[in-house]
Amino acid sequence: MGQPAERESGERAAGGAARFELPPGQRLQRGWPVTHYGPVPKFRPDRWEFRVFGATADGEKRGWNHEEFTALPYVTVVADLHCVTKFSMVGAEWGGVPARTVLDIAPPAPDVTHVMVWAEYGFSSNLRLADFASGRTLFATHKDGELLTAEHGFPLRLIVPHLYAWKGPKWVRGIEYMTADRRGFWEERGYHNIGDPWKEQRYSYQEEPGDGPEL
Ligand SMILES: Nc1nc2c(c(=O)[nH]1)N[C@H]1C(S)=C(S)[C@@H](COP(=O)(O)O)O[C@H]1N2
Ligand SMILES: [Mo]
Repeated sequence: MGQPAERESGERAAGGAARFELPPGQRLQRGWPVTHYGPVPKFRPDRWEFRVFGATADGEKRGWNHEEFTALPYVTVVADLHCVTKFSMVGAEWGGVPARTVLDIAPPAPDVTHVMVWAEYGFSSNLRLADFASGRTLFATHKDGELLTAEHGFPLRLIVPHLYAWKGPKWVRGIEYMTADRRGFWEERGYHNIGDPWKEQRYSYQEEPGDGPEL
C-alpha cells in the first residue's frame, strides 16, 4: 500500500519516539550533500520571475517577481529528503510558500491532471496534480530558519516530502499546468515517472501500465 500524501516525515511517523523510519533501500546521510546535474545558476533578482503558464483556469499566464513571490504567506513543513542514489537527510524544517497557495492564486483549468515544474537551465520535473496539491508540498526559500544556499537551490526550490528528491527542482522558475502527462528531465532519462520512495519507484523500467507516458 502507498503512504498517504500527507504522511509526516519519518521521525513523526514513528509516533514522536526518538527514532525514524526510512523508505526501503535508503540510508541516513550525515550532513547535507549537494546533488544536481549542471552548474549552479546565478541569482539575478532583476530578471527573476516565477511564472505560471499552460492550462490556467482563465487562459492567462501569471508572473511574480522575487519580492512579490516571497511576500506570499510563509509556512514551515518538517520533511525528509530521499535521493534516489540512496541517501536520505531527515528532519529538516523547510520554510516557504505552499504549492496550494499557488494553486489558489493562479488556479489550473478543470481538466489539468499534471504539473511540470520548471527550473533554471531548462531542468524540469513532472508531478501528478494530486502530488503537487499535497498540503505538504512547498516552494521552499528556507531550511531550518535560514535562507537556502545557492547550491541547495536559492532562491527557490520545490520540496515534495512524499516523493524522491529529484521531483523537487532547485532554482525553480515556474510551473506549467498540463492536461496530459509529459516526462521531465530525469523522468526522460531512466527515472520513474512517479517516484514514490515508499514503493521504491526508482527507475522507469519498474513502471507499470498507467504510471507514465510511453518512453
Ligand atoms: N535544478 C535541479 N534541481 C534538482 C536536481 C537537479 O539536477 N537540478 N537534482 C535533484 C536531486 S536528484 C536531488 S537528490 C536533490 C538534491 O538536493 P540537495 O543538493 O539540496 O541535497 O535536488 C534535486 N533537484
Ligand atoms: Mo537525487
